[in-house]
Amino acid sequence: MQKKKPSLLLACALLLFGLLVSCVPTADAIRRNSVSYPAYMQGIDYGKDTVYVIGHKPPDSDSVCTAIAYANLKRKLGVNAEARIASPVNAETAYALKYFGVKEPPPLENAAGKSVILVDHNSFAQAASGMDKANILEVIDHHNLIGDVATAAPAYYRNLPVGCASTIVWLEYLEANVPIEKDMAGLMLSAILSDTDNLQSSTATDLDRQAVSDLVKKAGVKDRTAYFLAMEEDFAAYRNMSEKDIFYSDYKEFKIGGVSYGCATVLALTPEKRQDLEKRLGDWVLKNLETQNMDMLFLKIHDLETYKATISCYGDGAAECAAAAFPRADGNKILLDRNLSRKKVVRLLQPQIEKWAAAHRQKDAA
Ligand SMILES: [Mn+2]
Repeated sequence: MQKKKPSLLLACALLLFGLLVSCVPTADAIRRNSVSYPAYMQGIDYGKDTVYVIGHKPPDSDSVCTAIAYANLKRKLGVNAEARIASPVNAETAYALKYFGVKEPPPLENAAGKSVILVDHNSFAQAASGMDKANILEVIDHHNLIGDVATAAPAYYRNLPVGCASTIVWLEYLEANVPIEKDMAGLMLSAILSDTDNLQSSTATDLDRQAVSDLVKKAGVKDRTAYFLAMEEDFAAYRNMSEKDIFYSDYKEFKIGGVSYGCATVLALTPEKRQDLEKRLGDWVLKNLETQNMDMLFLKIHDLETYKATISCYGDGAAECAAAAFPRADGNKILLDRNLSRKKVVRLLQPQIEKWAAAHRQKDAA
C-alpha cells in the first residue's frame, strides 16, 4: 500500500500541472472561448460615411500602427474604416511602415462632425483638433481613464491594462477569427516593441508577450531584438531635428488642480547619448520655458543600454513635486535606476502636483 502513495501524488501533481497549463491563454484558447467580437459591433451605427481610426497627437508608433491595423480589421468586418494620423509620424514609425511596405496614413485636419474611432488615447487634450465635436464610436486604449471623452450614443469602449493598444487589436483579430497578414502583424509587432521597449518595460504583461510571440512569426521577423534596435537606431538618431522637435517628439499634456503640465519622453541608445541629450534639451527648455504655455514641464530620458533614466523638472514647484514622488532627487533632476513608463511617472507625480496646487491656492487666498 505504502508504495502506491508516491505514484498517486505524482498523478495528482500531473493533473494539477495540466489544469494550470490549460489556464494559460493561448491564441487557440482565445479563439475557442471567446464571445464573438463582431457581435459587439451590432449595437453601433457606423453609418455610410468613412469611419476614421486615429491615435493621439503627436503620434507614436502605437498610435499609427494600431490605427492602421484596427482600420484593416474593421474593413474585414464590413465597416468603411480608414486610418488617419493627427500629425506627421516619427522616424521610428516611418521605419516600421517602410519595412513592412505600408503607406503612411493621411492626416485628419479636423475631426469635427466626422465619425471616429480613437486608439491609444481617451482624452481630448491628446486628440486631433475638433475631436470634441466628432461622433466617437469606439475607444481602444491602454491608458488610465482621464474621462473627458463623451459620446452621443453607447460606444464600444475597450481599455485593457496592457503594454500597448496593438495588443488589444491583436486579441480582437483572434476573437473575430480574422487572419493576420504579414504587414499588419509587422505593424502591430512594431507598436508593441516600441511601447514596451522590446518587452523590457514594467508595463509589459503576459498578453503582450503572447502577442509578440505570435506576431513575430506572422510578420516573418527572425531576430526580434535586432529589428527593435534597427527601428530605435533610426528614431534615436533624431536626424534633422531641433531641440524643440526632439522635446516634443513624444510628449503628452495633463492637467490637475488647475496646474497644466507636460511630460516629454526621449530615448537614447547609450548612457553617453542620454547625458548629451539631457544637457542639450535641458538648455533649450530653460531658455524657452516661458513660451511653452505650461506651468510645469518634465523631461524623461532613458537609454536602452543600461535602461536607467533621468527626469528633469522645470517650472515653479516641479522639482518639489517630483522630489516628493520619487526616492532619488538631485537638484532639478530625478534619477531612476530602472526606467519607468510615462504612465507610471504621471501616476506618481499627479497626487503631488495636486497637493502642491492646493497648498498654493491656500497661500494665494491668504
Ligand atoms: Mn500606446
